[in-house]
Amino acid sequence: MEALILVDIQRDFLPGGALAVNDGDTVVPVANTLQPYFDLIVATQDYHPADHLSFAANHSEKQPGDLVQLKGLKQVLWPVHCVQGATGAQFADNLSMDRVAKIFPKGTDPEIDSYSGFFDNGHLKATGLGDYLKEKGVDKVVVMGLATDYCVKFTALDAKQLGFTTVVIGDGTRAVNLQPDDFDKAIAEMKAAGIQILSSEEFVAKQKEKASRS
Ligand code: VGL
Ligand code: ZN
Repeated sequence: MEALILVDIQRDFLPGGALAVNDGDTVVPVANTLQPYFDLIVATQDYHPADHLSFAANHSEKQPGDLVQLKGLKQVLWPVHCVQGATGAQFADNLSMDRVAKIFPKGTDPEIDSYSGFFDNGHLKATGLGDYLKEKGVDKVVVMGLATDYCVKFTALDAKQLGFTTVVIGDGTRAVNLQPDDFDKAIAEMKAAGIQILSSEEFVAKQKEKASRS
């Protein structure tokens, strides 16, 4: 059984949002196009309390992009984003949500960030996504959303490490690109971990080919 994981397709990561990803809105139609090919769809939601320590504003004399240590881990500081209950934390307006079976909030502990949809950055606590997928009999996951170089990458790496066959839809993601080559680096890192990168077009063609053979 295959599941689609939609990573953090939220207003604050779209153009005009607090942590806008360039062309972040282009992943929304890709997400909507892929949904009919799945029996199980889940979404992760970056969902921080206002006092979250990944926000530069919660440290004195720090700017977004600066580095600090949180629980012994290197942490990039971000603008205030995806605050619980705020509009920026909402899913993209045009994203189809009616077939999303379950939403997994993450980054809810003020003291540690959570890029992956499965675990916080210290792998201290699970969100429940891994157990949920295993209970549903999922053996393969297709991952897409925002952002390639953070939450998509770490979600895909954890999925692979948990034993799921893992595919990332290249054009279904966009990167923050604090450095201009961060997208390419993230793709290379995922490939090196045994994750397959497919375009949405290639994915759809494969599904159609499968359907015609069965
Ligand atoms: C993300 C930075 C901070 C992401 C979330 O969804 O990739 N990036 N919080
Ligand atoms: Zn965040």
